[in-house]
Amino acid sequence: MAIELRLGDITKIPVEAIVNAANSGLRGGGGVDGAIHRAGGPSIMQELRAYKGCPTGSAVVTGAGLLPAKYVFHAVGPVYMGGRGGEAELLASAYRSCLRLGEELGVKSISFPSISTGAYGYPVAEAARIAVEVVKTTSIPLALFVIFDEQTLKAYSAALE
Ligand code: AR6
Repeated sequence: MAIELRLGDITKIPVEAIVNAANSGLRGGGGVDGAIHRAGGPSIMQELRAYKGCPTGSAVVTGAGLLPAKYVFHAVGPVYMGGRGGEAELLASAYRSCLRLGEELGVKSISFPSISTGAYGYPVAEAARIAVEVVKTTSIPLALFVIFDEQTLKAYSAALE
């Protein structure tokens, strides 16, 4: 399998499964979540209404609406509270849940944003290390980290070395 790093908007890059950084209510929000619902259209939220939310550290699947993908995996990362509340394990678990969904659905490509490092305040260097360590273990042929800003890109680039 291959891991690639891109700078850009995750809603614009064709893959089979796009990962969203959602919240446990699955009711939309800002950041990458807002971008995914705006670009994907209302069918994604319609499908999410079937779920009663999603625990932190796990993920649920919907179709991708108008996005250039088959699926969206809505992953819920932890809010960073200083690091002693099991955040590292919850973040790893959010990534693992997406890989498991992708493997079960047989996707050939998956894209991840930097889960938890925006509104949820997870320190980027540590989050990048965890993300890379978990994603390295997948059997999905192509995994992309699609990163929105240069600072975060540097952290992922360092973690991949
Ligand atoms: N493509 C790729 N990455 C993006 C995009 C985009 N279009 N837009 C933002 N990012 P965040 P979180 C980056 O806050 O920390 C939402 O309100 C962003 O620069 O989206 O997991 C949800 O509903 C940052 O590097 O997610 C939750 O309530 C990264 O995506 C909460 O925020 C993650 O930032 C989740 O917070």
